[in-house]
Amino acid sequence: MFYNEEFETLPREALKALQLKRLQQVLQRVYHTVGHYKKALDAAQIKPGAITSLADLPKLPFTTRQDLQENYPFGLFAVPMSSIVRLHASSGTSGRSTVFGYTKRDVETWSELMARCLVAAGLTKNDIIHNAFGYGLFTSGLGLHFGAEKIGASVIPMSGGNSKRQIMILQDFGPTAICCTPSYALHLAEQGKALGLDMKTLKLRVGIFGAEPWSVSIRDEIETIYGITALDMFGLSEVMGPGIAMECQEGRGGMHIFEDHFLVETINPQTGEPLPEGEEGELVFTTLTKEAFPLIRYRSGDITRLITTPCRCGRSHIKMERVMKRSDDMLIIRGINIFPAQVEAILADIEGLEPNYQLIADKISALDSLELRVEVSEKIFSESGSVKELQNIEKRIFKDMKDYLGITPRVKLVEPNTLKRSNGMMTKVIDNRRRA
Ligand code: DLL
Repeated sequence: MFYNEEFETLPREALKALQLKRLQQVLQRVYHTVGHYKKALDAAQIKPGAITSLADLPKLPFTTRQDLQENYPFGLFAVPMSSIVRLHASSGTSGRSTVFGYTKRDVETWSELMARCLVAAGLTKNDIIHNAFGYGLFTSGLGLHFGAEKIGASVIPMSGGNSKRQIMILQDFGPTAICCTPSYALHLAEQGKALGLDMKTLKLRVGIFGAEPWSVSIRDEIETIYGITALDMFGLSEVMGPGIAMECQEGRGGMHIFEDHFLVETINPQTGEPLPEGEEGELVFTTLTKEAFPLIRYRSGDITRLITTPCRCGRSHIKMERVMKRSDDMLIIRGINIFPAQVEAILADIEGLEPNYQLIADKISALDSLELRVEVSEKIFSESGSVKELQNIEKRIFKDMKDYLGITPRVKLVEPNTLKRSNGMMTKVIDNRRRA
């Protein structure tokens, strides 16, 4: 089943021709409307008109997260604010968060791509979709919501949290599909079990999961507990949000990337050199149709492989394997992305702390948990180190982490020079979670 059969099955020659035409258009547009791209292309001595084939793509400079942050909040927008109808943002303090803008047409495109994902999962207007992806500034909840409405399904805008209420709605409303992070699906199943509910007795038949790495064995576990088909969906907010790639039911083991809207490459994360299709590397995306916030050769940080063998489902679009690794130090905690640099910025604003800290990620039953250990200055510790004062600092760190990053870590202050170093270097992130 297709949502847009013509484009989803476009023969590859025609698809490549469409990609080139759209690439040339977007390059002209960004060169003339976004200062950053004019500067970057001029510095690389490339005029937009010099791109005459897709093979020329590696001549274009990359766009990085740093470029996004340097242009915070709206510097990379290619249209005036009067044409923007929606703003989303990643977590982070001012200048360390990234902001994503959408025109009316962008929202329309995004909804169509999400609709394609839902149809690929076998959903129709007769389905009731329990959407437990987070609504709000994050792209996941609303992104999926618009796609669900587009196919005419009945969508329950649950958002995350309130597990008992989620279980109640799952029982009472009888949704046929559930969408959330895979770890939240396992957490809900644990809650259900505690309440004496066998998840297999629910009406659910399909689950669409994503926003964090999950292995085939976790998929098997979810399928067994719920008695559903569990499918993988990939996306990133910079490029659009959820709905960039979707696993189809027929050819499981890879997600189709909607290539009529995104051009994808894999590169060696160390050297930036393009890799032959099929080799493991970092995914780089160019948006072909986005109006408000086009991105040229954006380095996603996600490491995986592209699959070029034709799929049984009939979609002509290339597939990507599961994403299990990153090229950078980004952590995903309960679907929220955080970078150590963001934590550093929060700590730097609080007096009496040393810049030495450690983030320790663990799983407590199905859910991610995070501990933040921070060294306190000698002065605070020895001179005025009353327990109360230390507790106040802990509370302030907790609150800032919650307010700016949406994360609620256990915060522990420790004495100077007590955090583990290896070869004199702090290990800033210790990830004890099992993804297998
Ligand atoms: O996570 C968008 C999304 C929402 C995708 C719901 C799928 C479902 P961000 O918050 O910007 O956007 O996080 C993007 O999450 O670069 C990957 O590292 C990771 N990620 C997203 N989907 C998957 C997946 C949304 N299916 C970052 N498997 C990406 C593994 C994923 N990692």
